[in-house]
Amino acid sequence: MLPRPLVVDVVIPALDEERALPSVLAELSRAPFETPGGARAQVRRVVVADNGSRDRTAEVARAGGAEVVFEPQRGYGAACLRALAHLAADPPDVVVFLDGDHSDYPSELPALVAPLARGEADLVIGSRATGRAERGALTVQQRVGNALACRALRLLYRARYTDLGPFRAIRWAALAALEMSDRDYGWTVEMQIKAARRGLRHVEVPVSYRRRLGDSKISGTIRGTAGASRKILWLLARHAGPRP
Ligand SMILES: Nc1nc2c(ncn2[C@@H]2O[C@H](COP(=O)(O)OP(=O)(O)O)[C@@H](O)[C@H]2O)c(=O)[nH]1
Ligand SMILES: [Mg+2]
Repeated sequence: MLPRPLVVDVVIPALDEERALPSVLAELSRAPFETPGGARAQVRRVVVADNGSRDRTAEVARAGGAEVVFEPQRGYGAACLRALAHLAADPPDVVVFLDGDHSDYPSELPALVAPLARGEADLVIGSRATGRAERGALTVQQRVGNALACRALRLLYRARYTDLGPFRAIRWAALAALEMSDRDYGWTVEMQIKAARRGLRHVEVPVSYRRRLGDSKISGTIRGTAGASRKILWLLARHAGPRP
C-alpha cells in the first residue's frame, strides 16, 4: 500500500492584499502532487492571516478557497502565530509560509517541500539569492540586509543560509519545538536562528521572486525597512549568548 500523502497547510500573512491574493490563491494548486524525488503530498488547508486590512482581503481570500483568521494586533509574526493556533487542533505534517503579495511562485511549492518529504530536512528556506529574482523585485537594502544577516547567522550560529526569504516549509513538530514568539519583522530570522541553535536540519532551495502586486508594507517603506533592520539585528545579537 502506498503511504498516505504528506499533509501540507499553507499560511499567508496578508495586510491589504486584495489586488494580489486572488492570483496567489489561483496559482496555488490543491491537487495531490509528487515531489521531485517521488514522495506524494497535497495542500490541505490555506489560511490567510489578516490583521486589520482595510480593503477586501478577507473576501477575496475566502473566494479563493482560503480560510481567514483575524489577529487584532498588527504584525507579520502576530498574524503567523494566529494562523498556527488555528491549525493546532488538527495539525498538518508540514506548514508552508507564503507571502500574499504575488512575489513568490506558489507553483514552486513542490520543490520547496521535497526535502521534507524525502526526510532529509526539518526546515527548508526558499532562497531568492540563489534563485532568479526579477529586476526590481528586491530592493538594494533588502539584498544587502539579507546578505549581512546571513553572514551573522554563519559567524554566530554556524548556520549556512543565503536568504531570510518568506517562502519556506517546516515540519509541524519542528516548528512547535522552536516556540516561535516574534510578533513582527523578526519572524523569519527568529526561525532560522532557533533552528540552528536547536540543531534542526535545514536546507535551502532556490526560488524565483517577482515584483509584487499592490503596495509594499515592509521593504518598500522607510518605517518597514527601519523596523525590520532593527529587529533582525537585535534578534541576531540577543540569541548569540550561551543557550539558556
Ligand atoms: N497580517 C499581516 N500581514 C502583513 C503585515 N505586514 C506585512 N504583511 C504581509 O506580509 C507579506 C510581506 O509584506 P510586503 O509588504 O510584501 O513586504 P516586502 O516583501 O518586504 O515588501 C505580504 O503578504 C503582506 O501583506 C502585517 O502587519 N500583518
Ligand atoms: Mg513582498
